[in-house]
Amino acid sequence: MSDKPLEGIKIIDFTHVQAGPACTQLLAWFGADVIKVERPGSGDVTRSQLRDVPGADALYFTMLNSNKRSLTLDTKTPAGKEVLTKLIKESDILVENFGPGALDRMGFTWEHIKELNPGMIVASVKGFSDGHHYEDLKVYENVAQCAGGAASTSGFWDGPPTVSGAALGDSNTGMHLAIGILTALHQRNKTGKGQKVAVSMQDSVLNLCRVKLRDQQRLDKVGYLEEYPQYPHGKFTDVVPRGGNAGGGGQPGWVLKCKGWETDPNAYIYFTIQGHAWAPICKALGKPEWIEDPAYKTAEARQDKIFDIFAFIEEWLSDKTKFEAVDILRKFDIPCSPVLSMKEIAADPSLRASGTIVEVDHKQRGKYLTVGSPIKFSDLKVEITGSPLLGEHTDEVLAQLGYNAEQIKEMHAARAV
Ligand code: CAO
Repeated sequence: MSDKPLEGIKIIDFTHVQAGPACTQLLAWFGADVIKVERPGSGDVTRSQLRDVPGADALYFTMLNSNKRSLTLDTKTPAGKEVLTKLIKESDILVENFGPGALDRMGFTWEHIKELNPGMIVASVKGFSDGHHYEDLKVYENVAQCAGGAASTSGFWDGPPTVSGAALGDSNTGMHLAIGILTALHQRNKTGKGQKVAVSMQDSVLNLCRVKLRDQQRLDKVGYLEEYPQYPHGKFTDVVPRGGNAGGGGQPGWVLKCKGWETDPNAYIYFTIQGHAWAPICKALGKPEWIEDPAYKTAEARQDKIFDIFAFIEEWLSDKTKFEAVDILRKFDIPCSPVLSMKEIAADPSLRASGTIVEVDHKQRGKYLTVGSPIKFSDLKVEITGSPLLGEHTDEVLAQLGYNAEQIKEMHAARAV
């Protein structure tokens, strides 16, 4: 008996770029047999995008396709269609993130797939949901961030809408899709029936921006948002403004300069003024007189001078590195963190020890770093293996489908695989 929860689940991974591959990679980590289906000759475009080692699969590909097998298949050829049909009959899940209508044009509509295998779960990522007035659009990460409300609410009020470095449109959508797939799988265990699971990138971004829709409705009602830097000195219009680095909830916070900020772009901490932690904050800052001072005692009283308070904290921080500052503030139970660069994260011993940053071996590249499972289990140790080379498992998968050596040779000759 295997200790991998998804062992025995076979997934046709018809995904590319980031949104779909992030989803199927997660399921592969947890034990599913994920067969990545790619076009012969070229494969997933990320294999060759942003290459750092000539001729080798790019990190963009390797970091999103670990623990999978790779089958090359031209699904527009008759032989390719036959192989895909066989695969559908014996798989549990098909995941795709093609442009709108591509799977239908290939001849594999939901109705047809359902006929071939009534237990099949077909999971799709699209830019916009079915029936949306933009449903025909092709979409990438930043397009989704703009459509989902993230861009209009990120950045500074005197600058343009700004996209996040976090993949809110891509990997986030993939994570939503994984939840949908596992839900459909659970349902299938009860009914024996598969179903179609669809997630749009716009919806997934919006799901993470729900506090901004909260703010829009508050703004409509009262005309201001007290936790935004625009309050009480600035002006509000009728749309949620960009709030810079303000805390999104009821706890004011800001990114503050530490020692060395003049030359180090990441010499900052995030500092949160948690309401009930006001007394420890004052003690940490050497300002005990603020604890009972009516001008500072309550969150309301502090609101109109919150940036003066942040300026005072920056002065306190001026002779401390971001790490020294956090080491002091943590003793006072103050929610805070150094602003960590990717270089610092890559070398972080705790992230290495927990398996969140892992070093993986790759046949062409040698060792590279990737992000391991952010989900930890008491009964599963997630092991990350290198991503497959293009078509590495083609013959193996075809043989498992019942093709003999001669037939496989013919398919290669016809460039169907
Ligand atoms: N064999 C034969 N044909 C194949 C194939 C295979 N193995 N794999 C893909 N194709 C074909 C598709 O059938 C499609 O053909 P037609 O358009 O002629 O019917 C064609 O390749 C192009 O597919 P595409 O539309 O998915 O690719 P694109 O590069 O033009 O667009 C993207 C890329 C990402 C914009 C688009 O796929 C998309 O909008 N996907 C949905 C949203 C999404 O996931 N975006 C996030 C990507 S991560 O940033």
